[in-house]
Amino acid sequence: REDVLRLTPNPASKDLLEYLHQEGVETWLDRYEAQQPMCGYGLRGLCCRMCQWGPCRLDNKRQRGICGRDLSTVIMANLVRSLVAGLAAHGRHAHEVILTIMAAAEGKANLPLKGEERVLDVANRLGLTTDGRTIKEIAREVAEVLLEDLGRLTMTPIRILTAYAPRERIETWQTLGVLPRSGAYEIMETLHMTTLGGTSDWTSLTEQELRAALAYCYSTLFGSSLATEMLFGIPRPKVATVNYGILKEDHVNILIHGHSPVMVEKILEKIRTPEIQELARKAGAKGIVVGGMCCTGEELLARYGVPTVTNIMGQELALGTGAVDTVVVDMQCVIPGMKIVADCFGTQVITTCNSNRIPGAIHIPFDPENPEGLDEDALKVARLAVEAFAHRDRSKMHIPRETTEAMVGWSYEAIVDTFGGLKGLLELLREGKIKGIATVVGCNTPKVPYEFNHVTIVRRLIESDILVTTTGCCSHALLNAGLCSPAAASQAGPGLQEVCRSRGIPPVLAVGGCVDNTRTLRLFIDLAEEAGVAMPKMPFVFVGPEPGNEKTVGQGVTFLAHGISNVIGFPGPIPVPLPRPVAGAAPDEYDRGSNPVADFFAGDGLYEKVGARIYTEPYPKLAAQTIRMLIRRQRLALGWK
Ligand code: NFS
Repeated sequence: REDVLRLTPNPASKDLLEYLHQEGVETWLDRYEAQQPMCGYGLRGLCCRMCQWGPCRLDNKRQRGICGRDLSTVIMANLVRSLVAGLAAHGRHAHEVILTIMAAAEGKANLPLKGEERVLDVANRLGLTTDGRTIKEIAREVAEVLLEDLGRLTMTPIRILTAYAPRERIETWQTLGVLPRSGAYEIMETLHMTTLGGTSDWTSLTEQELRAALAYCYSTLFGSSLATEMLFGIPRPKVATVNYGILKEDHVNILIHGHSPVMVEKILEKIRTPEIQELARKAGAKGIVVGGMCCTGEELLARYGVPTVTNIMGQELALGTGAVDTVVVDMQCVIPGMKIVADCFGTQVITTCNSNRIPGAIHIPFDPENPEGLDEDALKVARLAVEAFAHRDRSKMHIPRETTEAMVGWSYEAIVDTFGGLKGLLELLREGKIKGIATVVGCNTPKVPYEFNHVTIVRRLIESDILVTTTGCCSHALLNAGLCSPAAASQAGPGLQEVCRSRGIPPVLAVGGCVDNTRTLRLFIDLAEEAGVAMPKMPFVFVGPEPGNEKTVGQGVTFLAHGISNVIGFPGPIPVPLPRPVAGAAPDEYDRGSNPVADFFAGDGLYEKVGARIYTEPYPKLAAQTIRMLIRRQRLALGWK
């Protein structure tokens, strides 16, 4: 607790954590403390629960489970299962957006296809006919391809993979035998391989890990990100205000939270109508504030500059302001603790996705296969949200003042245009004004002081002229810390500073929600191609300082498969031995030397296959040093100064 309160970079988070503690309102911090000490087997991925003979806990004395499964197989089975759980989550996200495109194309939903440019671009890449066809017809066919990529059961390569992945990588994956069929198939195959009496060869699970990660990348991440751009358009740079201080005492405050931006687009549209604005005034409010959390928040921030408040571990804090009238949630990363805080402050919770139900919440679901009532339902949500203003308990309000400026909306196109094309950005990399690009992403974890690692690492990276792209919960930390504002250029090293100042851009580019890691990946792919160099040779790094969700596993492995090394802050389910003991783990828990799986990921095994490995460094200053070292090494090998 002391560490969290001392090191958390956002004064608003610190303030609210202290306030809620004093008020006796329970948060993740209290529950994290109550969980100590944590089970060392679980922490290291050494607990096997894949049948009813166990659970078996493996260690140096008991190196096999009851069925005979060995330590490495257990570790790998846990790891690949968590990867496909994340794949399932992004898969459902993609599924919802793709089906919405179909509904829009068929005229069933009152949704325009705002991203005409993206529809045509994807169609051309897929080699579909566009001449003489309406945009709706083309969009419908693209959606069919995306849907097929999500659920194909036969060995036809994922079409989006063939369309977007670099040749050199496709050949590598083909040689390794890790080309996937589809998201759904690889989930099935992973569960199949790891059930009782399945594979006992852990190396075959490392192959499945890569295969599932490629399905994760090209069927679910690309599926969600491209489909959302087709529906709602490609974001462009814009200035926005973020942080807890955007909430206003005398306004209706509505928070939107989750991952799928479909229904919330409609809700936003309704909130902006004169009818709802008038309703707010009648209820005694001066206006309506909409604030975003997690990835749905990122989507609206990138497209419309709707302010964001916070990330997964800030959701309880945001409701703890007592100033939120309604929180509208769709899918994923909506923690049950959020509803506990909502109940303490009388905040109304509205759920909009049948996959994410919360007891006691009002449920107004969006179903893309029955989208007819979308307008009516969105209006209902908007009305309820505004009406809740009258019932707010004003004695309990505690809104931190902090607001932060940011420049957001960094889609792939926006980045490329800003640098005068890929050539322009590559030139800056070559001449060393920008030393490299690190994509710093991912969740929060209570295992490190909240947001401290994200912010500390990124500050050091920009100081060293490393351009940063960011998504998801990490980006909320960086946005609130002011690092996504053009003014943050003053904190960058001389090269990056000049680059940012001359273009009026920040040194940290918030590219969107987690599925939009594809935007950075596309940038990496295309820059490598422009340079005529294989991806593993480029000065790029993937950084996950505070991994938390099962969804983050696939992000890391996606970049590994593309030859981009990972620097992660905490081993999560990968039992990579840490260089030294970490707070929260007993000193001997991670320094027990090597095991074959850790050697594979952190040593030469994976490196020989894909040209990248995992570095684990929980101390942020040292993590930044590791990243600098990796980039320096790549540059030297390329002969770039
Ligand atoms: Ni990403 Fe978005 Fe956050 Fe982690 Fe959850 S919000 S998809 S999973 S917790 S970064």
